[in-house]
Amino acid sequence: MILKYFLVSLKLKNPFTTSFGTAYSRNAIIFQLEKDGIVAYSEAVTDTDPDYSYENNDSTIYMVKNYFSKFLDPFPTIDEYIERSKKIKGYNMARASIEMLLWDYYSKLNNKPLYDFIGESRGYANVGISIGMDDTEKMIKRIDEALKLGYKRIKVKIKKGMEMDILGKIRDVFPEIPLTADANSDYTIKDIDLLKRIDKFNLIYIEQPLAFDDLIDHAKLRKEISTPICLDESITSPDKARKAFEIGACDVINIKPGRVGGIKNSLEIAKIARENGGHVWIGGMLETGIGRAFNISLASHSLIDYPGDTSPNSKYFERDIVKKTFEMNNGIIYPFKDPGIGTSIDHEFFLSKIISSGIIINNGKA
Ligand code: OSB
Ligand code: MG
Repeated sequence: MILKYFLVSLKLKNPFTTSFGTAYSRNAIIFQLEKDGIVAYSEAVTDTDPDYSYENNDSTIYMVKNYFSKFLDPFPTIDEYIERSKKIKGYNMARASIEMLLWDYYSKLNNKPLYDFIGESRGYANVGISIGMDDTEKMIKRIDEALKLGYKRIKVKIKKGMEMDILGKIRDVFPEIPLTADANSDYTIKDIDLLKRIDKFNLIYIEQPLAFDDLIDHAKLRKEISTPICLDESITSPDKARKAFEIGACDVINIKPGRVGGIKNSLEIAKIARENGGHVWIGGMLETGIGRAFNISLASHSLIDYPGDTSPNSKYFERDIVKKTFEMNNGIIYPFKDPGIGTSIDHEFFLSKIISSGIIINNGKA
């Protein structure tokens, strides 16, 4: 078994601005496992800075090298890995990198595409788009293009003080489109009067208005506004999802397998949401074609009832590191039908994008 990581840097087609900053590139860690003639991949959702959560690329490499990779010996089933890794608290993005590697490995071992190995697939993913902040005129132009491409819902990033201008101008031009807004935790409960003013824009939901780890204030806010609340950052486990519904902190959850520790927890969260009358969709972290393939397979699960942030590769990059890229038609993407994630690294281009790499495990036999 050989486990390697590669840190690659890809320039984004368009800078992506959220309330916590602007990303010009995606610096992604790709993990590669070779075992018994199978080559499996995964991608960590962390980037250089710990600004979305406390994890970043350095902590992911550290935690995988020193902790999560140790749970691969003796070689585990997916459930055994999850059980062993419970010993480590937090670091879900590092944890998920190995869990997802195992999903790709075992679906390839069983000669099944990942969506089929996961099961209960509707066969395709419903796709929405996440649009970063910019001049409102530029945002409106990008929304117009996205609608023409067939995206099923438009999400725009907002921040405190910009929300009325951004959402007001968008609604002037597009009064009826399925619209949501993501604040990436830029507000506090003291901003309740400001947040009430958002109700008039008729959003499907507002995503993560309050602190990244909060449930209680979201529950208070939810009682005061008519816009449904979607949680992203705050939901880091099935248990958090259960608590969120129990205290009425949200109506919707943006599931990112990286944030919640992997695919198994993602499915568990989708089930909890369904049992509580909530809704779920699969989010994104500007992944390359590797992470995206996981997200699209998962987004095709029948419990995932809202369109997600799973744009085709071309939204993010001029050229992606994978051989096969996704195409969207009428807001729908079909997962690949080859075993596992169904796509692999485009080696020559991939090599040209590597910043650093390392061997984590090498026990002699691939
Ligand atoms: O909050 O959903 C978010 C990107 C980076 C970090 C956080 C978020 C996002 C996105 C982009 O909204 C989703 C995507 O298109 O991958
Ligand atoms: Mg979000």
